[in-house]
Amino acid sequence: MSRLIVVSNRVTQASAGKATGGLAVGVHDALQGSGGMWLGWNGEVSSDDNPNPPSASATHDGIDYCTFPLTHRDYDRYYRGFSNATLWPAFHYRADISRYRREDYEGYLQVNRDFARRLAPMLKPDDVIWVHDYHLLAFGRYCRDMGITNRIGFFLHIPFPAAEVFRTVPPHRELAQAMCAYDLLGFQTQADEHAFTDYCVRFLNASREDHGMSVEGRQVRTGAYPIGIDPDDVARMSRANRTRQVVALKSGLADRKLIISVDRLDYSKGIVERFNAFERLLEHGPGHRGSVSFVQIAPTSRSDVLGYREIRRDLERSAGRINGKWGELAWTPLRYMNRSYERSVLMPLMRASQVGLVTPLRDGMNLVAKEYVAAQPPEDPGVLVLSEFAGAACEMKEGALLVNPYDVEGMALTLDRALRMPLAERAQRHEVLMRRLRAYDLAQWRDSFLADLRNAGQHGAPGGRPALELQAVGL
Ligand code: GDG
Repeated sequence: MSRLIVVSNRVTQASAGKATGGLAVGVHDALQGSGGMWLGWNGEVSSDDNPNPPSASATHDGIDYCTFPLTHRDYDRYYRGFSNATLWPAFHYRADISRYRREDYEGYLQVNRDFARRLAPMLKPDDVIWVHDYHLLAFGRYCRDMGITNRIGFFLHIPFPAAEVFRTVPPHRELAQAMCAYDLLGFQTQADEHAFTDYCVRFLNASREDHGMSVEGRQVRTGAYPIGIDPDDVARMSRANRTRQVVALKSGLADRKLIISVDRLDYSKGIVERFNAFERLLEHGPGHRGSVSFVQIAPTSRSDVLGYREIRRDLERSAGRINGKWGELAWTPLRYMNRSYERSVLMPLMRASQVGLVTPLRDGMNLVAKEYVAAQPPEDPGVLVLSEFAGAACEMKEGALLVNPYDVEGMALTLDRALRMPLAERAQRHEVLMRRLRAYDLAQWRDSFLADLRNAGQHGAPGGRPALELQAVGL
């Protein structure tokens, strides 16, 4: 079998047995099976004095890791700037806080080209390349410009926005053209896939074909590949390790019910709106006062990026206000934990909770929704309350209670319903959800993407115009 090369912004070294979530475990087996390589940033930031810090290679568990630091300048423009202050908010429908700076975009393109430059000399002719996420939209284009003809697939972990929102990113056309250098473009949902192809039809003159599009004389395959989890692994972890923290929490709760939310601290996750909904539940449902507690776990992320300090401050205020108003000496309504926990603590916590409250304003998929369901005891499962704007809602609408996260009143009513739901209905919903989680698990996501990539028809031929307009910014 041909070798698999994974390229992503960050490289996480994980072994299948270790307690690491998501992508790392998802691609680990495939990399190991093909004697593969993973290329990307090592998480360190180096001085600008050396603009080309060397890559370091290491082999663990049969996987070659090729990693390198980013210079301060690259970190600022590529990572903090265009990736996280322009693309992330715009792709999550927050055009209002998306900030565009030309020098950030230039830095973004330069780092994308640098990733391709580092990979090129290590490639073998039949290697298959799998690129991840919004940091690397233009990477494939640079590979083609360097004469790389291998199959290259790209998976977008976050939403692809509607054309009218994507157009608010000033270099939208160049970015979409660059994306079309990939042989396969994978999205979380069909809605994301359609948003991208709609844009290409309208603005790049693409024509639709059976499994994708034809753009500028080139076939580009597109598809929806909803990322999954390993439900058995989550279930095992949720049952084991009754850690000190979980035991303490449960004894503090006495007979109270528990609502749990787990998110990276991010404005896209709808945490403030969710706090408001919990407060509304207490206001309008006196029966819940003193008998239900809400635990929000939200480890800080991207604290040096625009918009993230503000959300942290808003949450602290909001949690303080709610506890100040409704708390009693023997009952803290809302516990807001602005820190991370081991997965071996998180999964049993999810299992101990009667409601999983997952209400992002926009989310590519949302793995927490899936983990919450897999962590439930089948004989007495909790209820998933899920935002209709999470990619996961497409797959989970039958078993979960869907809410609109902009409707605070509606969320409070749904919380009330979830807390009162009889066992028979909970068990039936849980069964439906588990069937889906098993059929579309992490291995299925990875294998279906890679099978389609290996079969993607035409590959390698660089598109019509060389280097597109990326050269317009002087790179
Ligand atoms: C992006 C997309 C898409 C959370 N807190 C802790 C912790 N977590 C784990 C969760 C879950 C993961 O982090 C978060 O995944 P999500 O999917 O919920 O969200 P993003 O980080 O925004 O991920 C998203 C995903 O990519 C995959 O394609 O679903 O839409 O935005 O696994 O459990 N893990 C630990 N401690 C914590 O405190 N150990």
